[in-house]
Amino acid sequence: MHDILQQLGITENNNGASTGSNWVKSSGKVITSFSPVDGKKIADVVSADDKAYEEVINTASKAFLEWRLWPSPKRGDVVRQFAESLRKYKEPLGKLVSYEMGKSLQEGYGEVQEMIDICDFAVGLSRQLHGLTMHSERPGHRMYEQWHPLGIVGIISAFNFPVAVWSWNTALALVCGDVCVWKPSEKTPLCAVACQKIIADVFTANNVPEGVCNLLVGERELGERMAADVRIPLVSATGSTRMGKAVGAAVGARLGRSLLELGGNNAIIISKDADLDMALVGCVFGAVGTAGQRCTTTRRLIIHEEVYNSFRDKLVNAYKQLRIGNPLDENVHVGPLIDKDAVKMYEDAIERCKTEGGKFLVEGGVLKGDGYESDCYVKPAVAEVQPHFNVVQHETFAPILYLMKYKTFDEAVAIQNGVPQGLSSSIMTLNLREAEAFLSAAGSDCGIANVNIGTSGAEIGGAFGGEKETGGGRESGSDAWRIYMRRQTNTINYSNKLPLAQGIKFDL
Ligand code: UN1
Repeated sequence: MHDILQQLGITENNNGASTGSNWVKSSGKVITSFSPVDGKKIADVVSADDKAYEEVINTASKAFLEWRLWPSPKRGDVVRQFAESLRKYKEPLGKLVSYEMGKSLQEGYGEVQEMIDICDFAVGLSRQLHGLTMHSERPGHRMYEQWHPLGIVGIISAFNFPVAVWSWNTALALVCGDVCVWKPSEKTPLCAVACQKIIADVFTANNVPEGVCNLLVGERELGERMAADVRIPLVSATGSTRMGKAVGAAVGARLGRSLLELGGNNAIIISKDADLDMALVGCVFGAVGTAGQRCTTTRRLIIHEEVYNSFRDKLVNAYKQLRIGNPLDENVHVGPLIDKDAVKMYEDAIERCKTEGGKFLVEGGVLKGDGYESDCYVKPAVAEVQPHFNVVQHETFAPILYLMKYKTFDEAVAIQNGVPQGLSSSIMTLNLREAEAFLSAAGSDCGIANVNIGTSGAEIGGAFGGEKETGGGRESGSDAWRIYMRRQTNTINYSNKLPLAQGIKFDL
C-alpha cells in the first residue's frame, strides 16, 4: 500500500483544506484514517478550521467570477483531461478506495470507472446545455430561455462511494460553470485528498483559476456550516436520512437549493414467472456487494409463494459459497464494514429482528481471528420477516437481507412501496404484463425501477436518486445537470411598438 499512497501523493500527515494546487494552512482537528481491511492506521489528515473555511469559500467565490465566463466546451475539455488522468490513476485510486473503504477491489476499480464515465458524459453535455425557445404572444418578440452557471456547489459525500459521488457532482458542476467545495466523509478522507491532487494537476496544466475545485475535510459541524452558508446556492448531500433532513432544513431555511440522495430500502419482487437462476445473481450481488453498504443495496426480497421455497433454498445455498475476507484479494466477494460502529449497528439490527420474530435462515455474526483483525468483518445474513417489522422499515447499512412471501401482484407492490424510503426497486419476471404494471404509475414508487436486473449498480447515464425519505434529488445522467444551473427566461422586443402581454392597454 505504501507505493500506492506515494503514487497518489498521500503522506503520513496530509492537509485537508485545498483550493486546488494550493493547500490551505489549518490547525483543525487531526483525523486519522484507519483501514477496515486490517485495522491499521493509513495516515492523518488535518481538518479545516474556521480560517481555512473562510479562505476556501472566498477563493471559490472569486474563482466563480472567472470560471463562469469560460465557454462550456472549454470547461468540458478540462473535464476530458481529468478523465484521461483518472484512466492513468485507475489502479492506484481503485486500490486506495478498496483499502480505505473496504469494498472489493473489483468494486474499487468499478467506482473509478464510474468517475471516468461521468466525465465522458459531462464532456458531451458541455455542448448540450440546451434551453428551449417559445413563441411569444406578442408580434415582433422573441422568447427563449438560457441556463447560466449557479455559483458554489457544496458537495457532502458519504464513505460508501468515496470518490464516485463527488465526481458525479463535480463533472456536471464544472461543465455547468460552477465551482465546487467538497466535504468528503471523515471516514474516507484520503480518497478525497488523492482526488483533489489528481484534479489540481489537470487544472494547473490548463490555467484553471485557483478555487474551482476545493476540498474541506471535517466533521459534522463543517457540513452544518456549509448548509447554512448563503454563499453556497446549491448543497448536494449524500448520506443518511437523518443527515439529509438536517441539511434540507438548513438549506431550505435560507431558500437555497438542496440535492439530497439519502437512504434506500430497496426491494426485489421475485415473481412466479421469474428466471430464478438469473434472479439469484442479482439478489446476492445486490445484498452483499459493498458488504451491504450501498444506498442501492437489496435489503428486501418479496417472493411469490409458489416459488418461495425453491428460491429460498437457492439463496441459502449461494450464501454458503460467499468468500468473506480481504477485499484486495480478487477472489473475495465480501469485504469488511467501514468501522466498528457499523458492526454494532449490524448486530443491533439482527437482535431487533429476532425480538420482532424474524427467523434467520443464514445466521449473521462478527468474524474473529486470522485475517479479521480489524473486527469489521461480518457474515451476510438472511432472515424471514414480516413487512411491518420496525427493523424492516429502516435502512441498516449492512448485509442483512429480509425475505417476505406474497400471493398477488398488488400485494407485492404494496409491500415494496410500504416503506418510508423510495430509491431503487426491481421485479424479476418474464411476464410482460407484470413487468409493465410494475413500471406503471400504479407500480413502484421509487426513483429507480428495474426489470430483470437487481437494485444496485445503476449506470451513470440515467438520473440517480429517489422519492420520499430518499430525498427527491437526482444526480448523474439524463437532465440532472439542470439543478446545477439557473434558468433565465429572456423576451426580446425587436418591433417598434411596446405591446403589453395579456392584451393590456396602457396608453400614455
Ligand atoms: C450510493 O450508494 O450512494 O447504483 C451510490 C449503484 C452505484 C451508485 C451507488 N452506481 O449502486
